[in-house]
Amino acid sequence: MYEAIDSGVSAELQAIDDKILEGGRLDGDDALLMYENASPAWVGMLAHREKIRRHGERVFYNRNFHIEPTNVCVFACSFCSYSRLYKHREEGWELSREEMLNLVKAYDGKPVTEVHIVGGVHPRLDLEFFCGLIRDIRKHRPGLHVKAFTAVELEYMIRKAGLSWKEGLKRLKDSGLDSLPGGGAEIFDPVVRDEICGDKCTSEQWLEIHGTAHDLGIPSNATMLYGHIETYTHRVDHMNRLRDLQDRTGGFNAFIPLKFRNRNNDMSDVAEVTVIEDLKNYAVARLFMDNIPHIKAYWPMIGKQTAQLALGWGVDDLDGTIDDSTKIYSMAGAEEQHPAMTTEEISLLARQSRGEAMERDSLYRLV
Ligand code: V47
Ligand code: SF4
Repeated sequence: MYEAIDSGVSAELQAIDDKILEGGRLDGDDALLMYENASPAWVGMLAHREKIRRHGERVFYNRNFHIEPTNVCVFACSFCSYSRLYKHREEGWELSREEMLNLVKAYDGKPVTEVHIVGGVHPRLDLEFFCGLIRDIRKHRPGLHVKAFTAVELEYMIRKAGLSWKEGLKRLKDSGLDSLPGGGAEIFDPVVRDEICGDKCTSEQWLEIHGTAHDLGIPSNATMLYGHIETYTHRVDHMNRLRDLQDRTGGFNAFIPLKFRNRNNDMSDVAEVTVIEDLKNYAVARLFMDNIPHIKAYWPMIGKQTAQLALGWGVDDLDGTIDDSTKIYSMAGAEEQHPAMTTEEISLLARQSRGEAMERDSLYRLV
């Protein structure tokens, strides 16, 4: 049904197109070759064709809001513009359970379907505190999907509780946790990880926590922080580790490349990559991550216009309405200083790129 794209590329690149058309799986060398030698337009064409094959013209989004319990953090990732160390906690914020429940109550009567809870790793907010928070939210609004805590937060709270990953995640699930967001993955290569976020959970721990969550029936997302000091080889290694885990568990819903933004952090001397590079990265991800159904362009991070362009480079999901409830990216210099989109805006954005916006729930069922 789909024809090879004759665009005058080298025999090696043509072999990649042939492999995809035959239903084969790209290997790491193929991905590297695309990063290094393919034109963005050519990879984009292949990725768009693949996106259309899987999802047609659909552009998924959901109605969600974020809660960021605190920006006080025991860790000191050099790319982070948002956290404050515990010794400077008076410069940060820390919400009580009641204040967070009030944030949820502010959406009473509004058609949101998901709350996304992620923050810094505060030494005094423990597993019991967060289980209690989730129980409060579920009691107040049982139908609201709770997507909460990166593997970095989980590693700290479960380790401090003296539990195994399985025991800790089971407690959270029994309290009402529905899924995990994909944050904290950064780059799995140990040398780069050590350089940019050496004191937080290891790559192995990140993968173990997500694998255990999947085994317990808790789905999750996966991210990759790109465009800083990593090489293409590191990106391919990162995606390969995620693809291997997905082969075993099938628990990842979406892959979310996160573009490094360089304002107000210890890596401000590292230049940001171009939009062309962002688009090419989405396209390679779509083609290489053949077992993760959705590729998400997180628009608060890259801006609405780039997110719209990304719909032609393999992306099928735009995340959500957000409602100006997250500060992580605005503090790092992202275009959207008060990120919020109405469903009408999302529909228009999709239509202008020949897509059809479809509201989904957190498990990608159409609403
Ligand atoms: O892990 C922090 C990233 C992540 C910067 O699962 C930065 O649906 C770029 O994971 N430049 C947390 N990125 C957020 C996250 C996320 C976001 C949206 C949706 C989902 C999902 C997950 O934010 C961190 C880190 O990789 N980050 N600082 C920065 N300066
Ligand atoms: Fe803390 Fe997360 Fe920021 Fe790292 S990225 S310093 S873990 S809040």
